[in-house]
Amino acid sequence: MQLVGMLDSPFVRRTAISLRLLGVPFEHRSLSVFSTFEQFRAINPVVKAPTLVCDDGHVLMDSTLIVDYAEALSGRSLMPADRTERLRALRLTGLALAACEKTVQIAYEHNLRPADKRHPPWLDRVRGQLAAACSALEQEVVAAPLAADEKTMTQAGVSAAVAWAFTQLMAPDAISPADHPALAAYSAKAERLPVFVGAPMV
Ligand SMILES: N[C@@H](CCC(=O)N[C@@H](CS)C(=O)NCC(=O)O)C(=O)O
Repeated sequence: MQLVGMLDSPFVRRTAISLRLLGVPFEHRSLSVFSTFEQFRAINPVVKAPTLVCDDGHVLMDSTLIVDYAEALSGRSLMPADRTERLRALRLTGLALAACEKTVQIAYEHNLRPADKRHPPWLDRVRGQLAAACSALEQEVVAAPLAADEKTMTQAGVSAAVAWAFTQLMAPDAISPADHPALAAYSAKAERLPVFVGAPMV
């Protein structure tokens, strides 16, 4: 299988880390949806990262759906089986994915849209949504610690750590570690794990 997309995308990165945690082998093709658009389009005409090219040639996209398929392949799951723990993991993963999506929107607004075409109220709205997601994640990590080891880490932990590192790379002025000490500390711990080191964001 081939995982296509660059690791500076939090969606690609959480997928790569999840596949490794699940023990699903894959080849990583570091193609950009921007600088190598045509090459990417030849693999997936929709040009979304991550894209997974399955061994039988079928093409999947969307990190959550790719991880779902990888879990089916491996017979393991990064989601807790216990209903209460699973609900929490789903809640945290949703918050982390929203933080990633809002950070991507901020990055696109700054890097892709010409300055004279920007709409400040839109940017304010997105920054507010990002702040809300990070603040809720911080409260969750304070309320109950997340596992930060490769054996027991859940999708919530993977996604929260990846999302934090991504906000700090792309929108450090929007979200400060001082306001999110538990989340920042958790992410720092996760980033030292071999699966995270093996999927560097930069
Ligand atoms: N919900 C999707 C989001 C994927 C996504 O938006 N990826 C970005 C890269 S970070 C992308 O493909 N951007 C190109 C585009 O949307 O045209 C997922 O979880 O995989």
